[in-house]
Amino acid sequence: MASQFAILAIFAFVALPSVALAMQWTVGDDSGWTNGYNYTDWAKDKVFQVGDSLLFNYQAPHHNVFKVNMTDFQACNIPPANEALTTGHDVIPLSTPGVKWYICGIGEHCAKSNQKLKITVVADTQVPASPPAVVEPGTSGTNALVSASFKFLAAAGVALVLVTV
Ligand SMILES: *[C@@H]1O[C@H](CO)[C@@H](O)[C@H](O)[C@H]1NC(C)=O
Ligand SMILES: *[C@@H]1O[C@H](CO)[C@@H](O)[C@H](O)[C@H]1NC(C)=O
Ligand SMILES: [Cu+2]
Repeated sequence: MASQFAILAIFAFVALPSVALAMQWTVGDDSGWTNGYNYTDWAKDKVFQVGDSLLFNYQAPHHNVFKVNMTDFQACNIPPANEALTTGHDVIPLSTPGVKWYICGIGEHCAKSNQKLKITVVADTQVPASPPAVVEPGTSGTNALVSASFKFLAAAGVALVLVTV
């Protein structure tokens, strides 16, 4: 019985990564969306998946957010003002895979202060959650930990149900 439980638990754990919780990524972490921050560095080691979202935190109206294409990202071309996100707590769902580009449209923030973010969103496949041991401290680490804990609890729940039937 004990070994049956173990096998079921392992099976459930392995089968469950597809229910990983969606992540909300706070752009720039505690620094938020601002001038002179290296968003290339911020995005470098992160895995953005379809179903996740970005949160741009900033003090309106000192910044804003435009989603742009590669050309406008590289040239820091500012789109029409009515396309801006301006709340100061803008949430952008990442609903499709691919490369996404975002810039600030205030003053020369994009061109002169590097206030621009490029990310690559991957399909929500079986990208395993990072083992807690190698997760860096901070918001993303906490989220990964929560995700891993959730999976463990879900696995335990499934195993329990299977064992009791
Ligand atoms: C920003 O970070 C990236 C990746 O770590 C690095 O290659 C780049 O030189 C940095 N840019 C600036 C302006 O420091
Ligand atoms: C990028 O967006 C701009 C403004 O919307 C548009 O004029 C331009 O044709 C687009 N470029 C590409 C390569 O899609
Ligand atoms: Cu700005």
